[in-house]
Amino acid sequence: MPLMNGEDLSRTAKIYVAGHNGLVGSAILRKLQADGFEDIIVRRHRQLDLTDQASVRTFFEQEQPQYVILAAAKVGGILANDSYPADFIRDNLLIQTNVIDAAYRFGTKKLVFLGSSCIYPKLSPQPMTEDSLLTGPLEPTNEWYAIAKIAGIKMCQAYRRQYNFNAISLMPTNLYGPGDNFDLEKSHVLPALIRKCHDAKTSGASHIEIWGTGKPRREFLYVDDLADAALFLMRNYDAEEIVNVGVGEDVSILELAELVREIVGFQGDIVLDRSKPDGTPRKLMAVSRLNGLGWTAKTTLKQGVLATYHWFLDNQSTLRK
Ligand code: GFB
Repeated sequence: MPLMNGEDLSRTAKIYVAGHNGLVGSAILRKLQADGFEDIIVRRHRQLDLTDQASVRTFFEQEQPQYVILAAAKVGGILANDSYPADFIRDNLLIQTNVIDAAYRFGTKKLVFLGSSCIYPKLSPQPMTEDSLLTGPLEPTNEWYAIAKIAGIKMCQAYRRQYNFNAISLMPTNLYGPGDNFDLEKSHVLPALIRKCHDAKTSGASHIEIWGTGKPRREFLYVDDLADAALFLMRNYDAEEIVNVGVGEDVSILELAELVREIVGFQGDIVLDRSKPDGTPRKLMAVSRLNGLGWTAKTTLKQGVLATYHWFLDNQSTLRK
């Protein structure tokens, strides 16, 4: 696996974090700041609309960032993906096409593209290795998002082949952590469970409802670990093959709900709402490629849920919910 010299990335490098207000982008920003990077560029959505090609080109022409971390995306949980297929495929295709192309045109040295574990076929052998990409049909609830992300991977690979543009693609598993979205219609399962347990505890409700059968299995990576992995790979990885970023362990949704209930201190029951979809039966990443490069996740699920619950409690007034 080709490696680059980690020393190449100096603390004075000009780095653009696209999507710095989101779950992933804000964790990457925290990590860059903690590591002492001095020239980090960000733009709020109202300053720069990444779906608008002309604006993106103008921004890159003016700023000419040396490194780009593309963490801007339209994301959401199973219901949001299923309800807004057009928004998910359009916004993600536009954002990533505009940013990858402008980065190439205006001389960016390296771009890190972030995909998702849902790019793999619904019934991939588990754990899912990188070479299961495009080997079978996708999960219908999120195929629109997945197709956009697959196009992003292919665009990075094509620009590397044709233009020698140094773009790498990382595939994170399901992420959670500080800065997450706690809106019950749009969020992913983990923040939804934190909010449901907290609200039920506060109101004295007898139970919470969780969607589906509780049987699907998911892997959860704390977002600060993802940020650590993204910078590690930005420093140390330089090839067209995608790299999974995960912990290599999964839990059932019911087990997760029980863990969240315990951490939040809710004493009531967990009731299944079987009218809601389960989605993919299992999504567990094979992380041998990443481990072989020298990186492993540090935060346990229990530590991460506890930290996320504390963040939720401390940020009640500004939460997305
Ligand atoms: O996290 P989640 O929305 O996304 O749902 P996916 C995971 C599982 O948790 C599903 C169940 O089986 C849900 O039915 N679940 C139980 C709940 N209770 C809840 C709840 O209150 N809220 C939510 N949201 N789920 C997403 C994709 O799939 O994964 C995205 O839609 C993306 O495209 C992301 O890839 C990582 O894991 O099913």
